[in-house]
Amino acid sequence: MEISKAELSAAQNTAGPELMGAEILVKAMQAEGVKYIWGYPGGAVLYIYDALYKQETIQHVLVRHEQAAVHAADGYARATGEVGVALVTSGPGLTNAVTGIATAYMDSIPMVIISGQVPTPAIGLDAFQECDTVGITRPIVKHNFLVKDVRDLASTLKKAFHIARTGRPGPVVVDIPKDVSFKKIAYPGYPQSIEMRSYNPVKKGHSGQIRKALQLLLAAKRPYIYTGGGILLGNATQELRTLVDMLGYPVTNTLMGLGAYPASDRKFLGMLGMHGTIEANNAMQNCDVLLAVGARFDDRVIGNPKHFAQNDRKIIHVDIDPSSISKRVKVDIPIVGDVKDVLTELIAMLRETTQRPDAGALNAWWEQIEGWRSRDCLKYDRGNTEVIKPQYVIETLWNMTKDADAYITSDVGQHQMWAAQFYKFDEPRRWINSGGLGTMGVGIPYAMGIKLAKPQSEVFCVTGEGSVQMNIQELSTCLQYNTPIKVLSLNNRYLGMVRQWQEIEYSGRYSHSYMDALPNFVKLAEAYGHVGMLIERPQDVEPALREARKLKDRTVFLDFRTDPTENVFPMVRAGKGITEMLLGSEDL
Ligand SMILES: Cc1cc2nc3c(=O)[nH]c(=O)nc-3n(C[C@H](O)[C@H](O)[C@H](O)COP(=O)(O)OP(=O)(O)OC[C@H]3O[C@@H](n4cnc5c(N)ncnc54)[C@H](O)[C@@H]3O)c2cc1C
Ligand SMILES: Cc1ncc(C[n+]2csc(CCOP(=O)(O)OP(=O)(O)O)c2C)c(N)n1
Ligand SMILES: [Mg+2]
Repeated sequence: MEISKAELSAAQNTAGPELMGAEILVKAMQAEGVKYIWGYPGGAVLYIYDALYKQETIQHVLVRHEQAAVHAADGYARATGEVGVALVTSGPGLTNAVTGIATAYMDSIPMVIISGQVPTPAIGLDAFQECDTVGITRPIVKHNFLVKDVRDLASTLKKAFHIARTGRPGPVVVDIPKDVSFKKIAYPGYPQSIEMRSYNPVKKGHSGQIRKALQLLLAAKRPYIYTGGGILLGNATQELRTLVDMLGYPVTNTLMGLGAYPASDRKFLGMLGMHGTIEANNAMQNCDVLLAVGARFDDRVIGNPKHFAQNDRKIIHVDIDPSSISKRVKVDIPIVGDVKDVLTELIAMLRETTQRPDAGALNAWWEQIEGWRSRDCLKYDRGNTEVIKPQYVIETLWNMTKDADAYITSDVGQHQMWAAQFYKFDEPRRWINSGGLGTMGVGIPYAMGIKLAKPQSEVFCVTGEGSVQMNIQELSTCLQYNTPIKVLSLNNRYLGMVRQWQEIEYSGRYSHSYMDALPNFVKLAEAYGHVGMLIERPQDVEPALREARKLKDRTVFLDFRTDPTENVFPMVRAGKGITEMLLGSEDL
């Protein structure tokens, strides 16, 4: 439904220092320190676009598909810790954004998504481009709002940003009907603070519980520290390093936590879980005291819960979200609180006490771990001169960039796992990928979102020829906004992760996992105004990467033709325990 001329002029003729809803929205975002918005216009958001046109502090990036707008803002949020903001129109704009919102929700990423809605009198009338945004997004947001009155707009936005970034972060959708964006009111200013009776996330952990946890940790014979995305979300890497240094205990990260603890340190056992290392998974199964911090015992981490429960261990679980605790695995000492606060208090208590870990037991535990580690479960055919091994591409990238200011984004599939296994992340927020939803198509949008905010950094997108085609249109956005990224496509001509499962679980019946009729990616990259490179021989991997890096101001698409039959190992098969790992094709 269109807004009538009479309504429009009534709104516009109002005298005094009044602002339209769209202008209030812009002021709110400015007050929140928003620098970038990724979005796509349409009828329901044209007043908002008009208000954006009249200001200079917020840069809007016009993507080519709304899904990518949300992913780009999400990538920006993951790399910077700021709230990522996306703007979409009603109906198809919002439905296109759904995958992006769900992706951010599953990984607890702070975001505000502004969507246009049909004018309030038209809601429920099957109006043009109407959809029930609040209903559609309810299960995939931390919270959502439909703003029915322009007078509520500023306070709603204040709440939205507050909810998105506090407690367990997450995406918040604010649905703004078109009449709300054009109506004018006397603007009282942006609220300084906000009170929400029903929303008060706990920050400080219970000191008694923390003390109990410390006692248990110090009495442990086979201690283990299992950390996840919560360490990064809570900016607690320094505290984690201090604690691990003081205790000397082994530590592992989930896929989402990589970089929370330096991967090149000996105390790090690598990622755990379905594609984790032997040492990380065996330590998980055999420890007697587990300190879980900012990790949520995902099914890809614990494997079959019955197998996990076979070994007795005491579990301490620190998480800001009480609903994460004892969700899948029953824990002994729950501590609800912010990781940074809780670890700080734990470290302070540790400094106060003279009690120290049992050195003899710890040595014996480390010996056992080194035995597992010596099996070198990530070994692969490094010397192959015939075909490019995908692991080799990642190892080469890591060797070349380990001292550089680099961000690595990934898509979803085998290439994602090889990136996680072979790139040794030493710093937080450098590894940007979709873990919980596992969304193919995030790689390029994540990279361009980060590059915009970090123009001096190198941004690499590790992808597969399947995933990359899900948002390849964003190469056009990269050109328009001068966000030169390097796309490393590990092109195995297969939906490799699917092919791997079909090989292992479905007796080699490769049902629809072969990527036929692939485009010429070099020409495609060139058509988008970028540089394309085809790399077919192992000896060309390093020179190609070197050349691509030299082209600092260009987006380069590197099409690596990799071994089509390579599989990701170790692998825990469906239904198996985390120590029942396949280490190579010979185990099949
Ligand atoms: C193809 C594929 C394969 C995968 N294989 C593996 C694998 O082998 N191993 C693996 O680990 N994962 C794997 N995953 C990822 C997996 O699906 C999960 O996304 C991941 O294990 C979850 O990581 P996390 O436990 O760190 O949780 P996150 O989703 O990062 O959750 C963070 C937790 O921290 C809490 N938190 C947030 N902020 C704070 C704070 N400030 N203070 C305290 N707590 C906080 C949250 O409440 C939440 O419970 C795979 C994904 C894909 C797509
Ligand atoms: C949007 C979406 N659809 C389907 C899947 C299921 N899936 C997971 S990995 C994968 C194959 C990915 O292929 P490719 O990008 O070529 O990566 P590879 O595994 O070959 O490295 C598929 C189809 C998914 N994760 N996301
Ligand atoms: Mg592939």
